[in-house]
Amino acid sequence: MLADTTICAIATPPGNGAISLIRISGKQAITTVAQFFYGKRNLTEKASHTLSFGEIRHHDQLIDEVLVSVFRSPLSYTGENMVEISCHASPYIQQQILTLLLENGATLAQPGEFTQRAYLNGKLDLSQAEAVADIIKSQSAAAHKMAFQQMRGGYSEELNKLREQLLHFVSLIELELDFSEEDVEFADRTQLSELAEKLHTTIHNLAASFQLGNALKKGIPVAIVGKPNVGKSTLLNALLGEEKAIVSDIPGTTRDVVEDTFIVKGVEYRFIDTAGIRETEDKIESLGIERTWQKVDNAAIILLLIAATDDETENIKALQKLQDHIKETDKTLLLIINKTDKQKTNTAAFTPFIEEGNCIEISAKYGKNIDLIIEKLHSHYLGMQQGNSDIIVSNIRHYELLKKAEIATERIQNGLQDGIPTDFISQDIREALHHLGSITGAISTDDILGSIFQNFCIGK
Ligand SMILES: Nc1nc2c(ncn2[C@@H]2O[C@H](COP(=O)(O)OP(=O)(O)OP(=O)(O)O)[C@@H](O)[C@H]2O)c(=O)[nH]1
Ligand SMILES: [Mg+2]
Repeated sequence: MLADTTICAIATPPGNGAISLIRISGKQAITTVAQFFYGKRNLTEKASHTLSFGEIRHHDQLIDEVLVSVFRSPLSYTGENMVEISCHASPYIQQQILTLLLENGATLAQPGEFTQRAYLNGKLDLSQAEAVADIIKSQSAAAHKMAFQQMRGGYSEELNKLREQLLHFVSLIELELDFSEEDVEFADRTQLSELAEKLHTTIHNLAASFQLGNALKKGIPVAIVGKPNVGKSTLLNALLGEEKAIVSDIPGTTRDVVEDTFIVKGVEYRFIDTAGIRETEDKIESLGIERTWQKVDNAAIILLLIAATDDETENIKALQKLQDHIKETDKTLLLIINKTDKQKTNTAAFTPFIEEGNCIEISAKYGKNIDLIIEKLHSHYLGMQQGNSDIIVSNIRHYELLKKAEIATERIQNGLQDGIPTDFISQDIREALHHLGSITGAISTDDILGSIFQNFCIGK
C-alpha cells in the first residue's frame, strides 16, 4: 500500500557541521514547505529540479536563510514530490523547521522510509534498495564498488531474465496439467533441462561469491594465534600502527579477543588478536583460549605466530595442532616466525611453508617485515577474487534465498532426469521462482520489508 502521508526527516547526522539537510517526501511535500518558506517566487510555482533561496519564518519570526530544492513526481528519489531544505546545522534551527513541518501536516519518517517508498514506487528493486544501505556503510573501496554494482542492477537483471524464462515454462507445464487426460507436452523438456542447468550454474556461482562478498563487507577476518608470549599483541599493534592491545612479557596477557580493522589497497581486513593457546588451570584464561579456537574457525586467514626464541619442538607441535584443527577447510595459513632480532631459528621443519612463500620471518617489536605480511594478505585477496565474476553477493538474505533456490533447481533437474510427474516439477519450479522473486522483491511481504528497512538510518 502506498502511503498518502508526507514524511520528513533530518538526513544529516547530528553534531557540529556547517549545513544540515532536511528531506520531505509525499504528495503534499511542496505545498507543505510553501507554508513557511519565503522566496522570490512561491515554491508551488517552481519547476522540478530547481533551487530557491529564501527565508524560513515561524509566525513572522526568522528561523533561517536556506536553500530549497524541489523535485516533482515521478522524477525524484522516492518517485513522489520531494523537497530538500539545506539549512544551517544548528540543532535549534533543525528542530524549528521539523516542528513547522509537523504543524503543517507532515509526519516523521521511519528508518529507511524514503528508500522504502522508492521501492514501492518502482524506482528501485528490493536488492537495489538494500544496496543503498550498504553504500552508506561502505568503508573500503572494495565494499563501495560491490555495493554500487548491486545498486546499479547487479544480479537483479540476470535473475529476472532467468525468472521470466522459468515463468514461461511453468505456465506451459501447468497447461499440460489441464489436459492431463490427453498426454500432451507443451513444454519442451530438453529446453527446460537446459534452462534449469543454466539457472543452476548462475545461482551456484552467485551463492559461492558470498564468501568473498561477506568478507569484503565486514573486513576479511585474519586471526593471529600462537602460544602465550610469542608476540601476537605486538604484531597486532604493528599491523594497525597503534597501541591497541596490551603487550607484556607475562605469558597469558591477552585473555579476551582484541579486534580492529585496517584497510590495505582498498580492502578491509579485520585483525583478531587472541589469547595464547596453552594448557592452563586458570578459568578465565581457558575461556579466552576457547574463544581463540572459535576465531580460528571464523577466520579466512590465520597467522600462526611462533617465536624464534622458543623451543623448536614446541613450535612444531603448535603448528601441527593448528594444522589438525583446520584441515578440510580452505583457510590460508601463514607461518610467522617472530623475534628474529633476538635469535635465528632452524627452519628446516617449515620447508613446505617456505617453498610456498607462506613463511615470513619478522620482528614485530622492531617492525621488521610487517610489510611482507601485508603484501601476502593482498595477494590472498587477489586469489579470492579470481574465479568470481564482477558481480558479488554480499547480502546474507540474498545468500540464503540463493541457497534455497539452488536446492529447488537441483530438484527440477533431477525430476526431469527421472521423469517424475509434471505436477511435482511444476511445484519445484514455483519454489525456485518464489525464492528468486524474494531477492528482487518481485515477491515480498510486509514482514520482509519491515525487517529490511528498519536497519536503515532515518532520512534515507
Ligand atoms: N625481542 C623481541 N621481543 C618481542 C618481539 N615481539 C614481541 N616481543 C616481546 O614479547 C613479549 C610478549 O609480547 P606480547 O605481544 O604481549 O605477546 P602475546 O603473544 O600477545 O602474549 P599473550 O597475550 O600473553 O598470549 C613482550 O615483552 C614483547 O615486547 C620481537 O619481535 N622481538
Ligand atoms: Mg597478547
